[in-house]
Amino acid sequence: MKTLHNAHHALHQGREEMFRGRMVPCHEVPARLDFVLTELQRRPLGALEAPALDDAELDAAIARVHSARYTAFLAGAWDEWVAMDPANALRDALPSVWPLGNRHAFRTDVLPQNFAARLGLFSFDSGSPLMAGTWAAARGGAACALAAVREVLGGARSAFALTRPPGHHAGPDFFGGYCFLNNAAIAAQALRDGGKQRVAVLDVDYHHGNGTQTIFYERADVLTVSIHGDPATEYPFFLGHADERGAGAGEGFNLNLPLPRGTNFTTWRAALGQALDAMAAFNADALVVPMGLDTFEGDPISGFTLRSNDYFAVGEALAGAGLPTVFTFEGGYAVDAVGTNAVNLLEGFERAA
Ligand code: SP5
Ligand code: ZN
Repeated sequence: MKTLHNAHHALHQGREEMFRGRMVPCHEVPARLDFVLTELQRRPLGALEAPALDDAELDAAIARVHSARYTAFLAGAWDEWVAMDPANALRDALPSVWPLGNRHAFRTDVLPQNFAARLGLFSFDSGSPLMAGTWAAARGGAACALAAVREVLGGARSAFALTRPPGHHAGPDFFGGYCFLNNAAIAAQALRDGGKQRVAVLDVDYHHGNGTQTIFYERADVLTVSIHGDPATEYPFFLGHADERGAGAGEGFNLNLPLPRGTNFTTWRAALGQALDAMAAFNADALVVPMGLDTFEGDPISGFTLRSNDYFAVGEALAGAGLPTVFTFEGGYAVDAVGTNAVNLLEGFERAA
């Protein structure tokens, strides 16, 4: 399996995130990706490549998933942040005011001139700092996702998009959960546009893939499945319940499998079985796996108890679906174990594929 590597990822390097009224060091750090690279060099799965960046093609693929006003916001965000106050050049941008758009109380149709207001309009948390290199890094990740799709459309059984920042919390016009562009959704849409008829997204990150769910919620051509910590107690809290089944034409094409904090691998594996059954019933012809490793027992911000060896079995089970598969790199904050866990999963897949 080829790995598409995002050479720009380290340009995104947040300092602190807001957590319960105080600033704490960022969990989503460049070293996460470096540990995966190091492990891939130790246990190679295939070629490691930086995607050839065709700006127009990449912009078109991003535009299939994200709104024009959102990507324009992201592209100019850093300059506008610094224009608000030259001293801002020394601090990351974080939102602190939100329009509660889905309650129809605040206006979200009028684009505010005030940049702090726009930061809030296009986000849902204050844990996802934006800085000078965020846009370049996020685009680099999306380029990896797109190049991984090209691999698979060209006949490869699988490809790994080593994306950073992660993507699965980012929606059509919002960032949050450390995510800015939804790499997995961009991959799923590119697979559709490349001729695949029914694409499944199976999200194994600890946190519900709210961005991906929202992007495809009213569509029957992309099945979204997520196994995650119960949003009653776990981030992102406001989406990810079992009764969210899709809407309109998409009714029945979203499956959430929330599990309580503390869930072990036996129970988690049974949920994966349910997810794979739903995928088989859907008759998918391609698979995207937003691969979070924050289900690991040592993860500092999550609550499942998977062990490093369990990831081999996860990969094997995913390979059992027999589908062309694109992996994107999502969460996983036990930094010194994330490389081992990621490569275990991918190696398990390769062995069984
Ligand atoms: C991609 C992904 O996994 N995003 C997860 C975003 C979770 N953000 C909220 C995390 C709360 C952090 N808790 C800090 C604990 C400090 N001791
Ligand atoms: Zn996560």
